Amino acid sequence: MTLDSQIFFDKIDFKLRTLLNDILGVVQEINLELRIRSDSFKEHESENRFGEKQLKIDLLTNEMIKQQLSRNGLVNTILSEEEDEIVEVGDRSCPYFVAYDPLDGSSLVKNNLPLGSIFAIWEGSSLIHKKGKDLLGAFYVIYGIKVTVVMAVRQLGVVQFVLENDNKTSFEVKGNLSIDSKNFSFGNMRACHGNRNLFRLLEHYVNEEKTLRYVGCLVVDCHKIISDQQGIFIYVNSKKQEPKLRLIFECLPLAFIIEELQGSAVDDQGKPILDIDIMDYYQRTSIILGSRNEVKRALQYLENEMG
Ligand code: FDP
Repeated sequence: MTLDSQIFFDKIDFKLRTLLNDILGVVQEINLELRIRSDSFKEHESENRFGEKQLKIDLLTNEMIKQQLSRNGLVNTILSEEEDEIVEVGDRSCPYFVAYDPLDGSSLVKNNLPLGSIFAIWEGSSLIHKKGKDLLGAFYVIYGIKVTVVMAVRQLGVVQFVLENDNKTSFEVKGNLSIDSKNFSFGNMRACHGNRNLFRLLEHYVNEEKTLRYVGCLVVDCHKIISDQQGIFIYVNSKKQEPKLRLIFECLPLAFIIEELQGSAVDDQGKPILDIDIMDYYQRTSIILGSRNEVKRALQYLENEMG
């Protein structure tokens, strides 16, 4: 590690640091799998509990992370997007609960586009009635030309680094998000059909001559915002649709990182994602996140104050 990321890591509590390093170890192995095992990109004959077809690589990466977290004596429970239930991997004396999406955007793997993993670390052995504000830390990994990690730890802020092949990391400084943005990332645009206010928001971006930047992989679209230090991501449903994105695996960790960078992350009613009460492990939500003023403006359109 270079000095800056070493300083960040040195400030983290020893047990949490050990856990984070352990997960980064398995991330290196996942990266190798993605680069060398093209047979694992094929579909498996199964669906996850959200009704999404699973690829072999979804199951493989899930298993790799689960095995690693079962061995280290630090984790009592895991919750994965690719598991049907929570899995107790250690006894109650182990301090942490880890929720993860092993491979976000795996449907893009066949197109050779970047994708990522998302991790959230909690204290205790249940998340029911907890909120994002209780998160200890969260991070995501982008498997792109380089393997990039963006990590937020409560009270320590956010660090971004590139994982090199030899397990070393090189550090890149990242500042806070600016309050306005010139780019917008508009997921589920089809919802404009049944949501007039959402359509007006889209028109607003066109009239403002903003630039659309959208990959279709949540973690990659959010990373674009974080690395450009500006932008807004929207994934809102129409009145006929249920929300798609998952609160625990996807929205909470990304909201935690964005808020640490002075950005904002809310649902379509304006409720901060970090204030949503966890009632169910597989809860879903709409999300609007990114540059603070831009999020505020989007909400004004959705509440029909600007329509
Ligand atoms: P995908 O279904 O391709 O795995 O939650 C998963 C996710 O991708 C996100 O990464 C992405 O932002 C979103 O769903 C894309 O949803 P749409 O298919 O509705 O565009």
